[in-house]
Amino acid sequence: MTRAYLALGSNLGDRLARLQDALIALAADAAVEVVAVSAVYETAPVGGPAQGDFLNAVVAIETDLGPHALLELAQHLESYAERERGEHWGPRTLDVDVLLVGDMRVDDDDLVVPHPRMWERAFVLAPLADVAPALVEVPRGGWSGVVRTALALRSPGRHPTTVEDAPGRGGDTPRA
Ligand code: GSY
Repeated sequence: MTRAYLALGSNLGDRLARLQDALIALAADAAVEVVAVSAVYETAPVGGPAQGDFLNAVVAIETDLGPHALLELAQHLESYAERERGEHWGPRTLDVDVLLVGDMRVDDDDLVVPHPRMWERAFVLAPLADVAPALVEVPRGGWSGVVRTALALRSPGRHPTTVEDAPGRGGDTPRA
């Protein structure tokens, strides 16, 4: 089994419901074990046209699926959310990005893993720091354009909703 990280984002319609639906679908997938879910962050849009703020979260999973199978799963989740691929970098009901798949590297026409822009995106790094603190150095001044919300995704199953909820944080905290 490999630890992988998926980034979820929504800035159209019922944003929290779209993230929640994606989490439920992931947890129901027999090929995936959801290990941890970050807090939900409200984030200023990066790139693209003027558009509304996003809700973003990161999910840590254990899986035997490879990077391309995870991309297929991500695209399936997006179509389930009725995402229409409209304006490039425009508003979307759900965006699911494959961030990391163990230490695997992929660089082809369909997929680049690790995600090529993840290390420069606060809207990815803030939630990633929740579920993989060893991977992310949190800036002293916090994350610009990123606000941790009181919203939370409900975790179907036994795993902790956020790393803070995990028993013995610091001991049982999920690691990359
Ligand atoms: O790449 C994911 C979609 N996306 C986002 C996002 O999820 N959050 C924020 N804040 N800005 C974004 N720009 C794009 S494109």
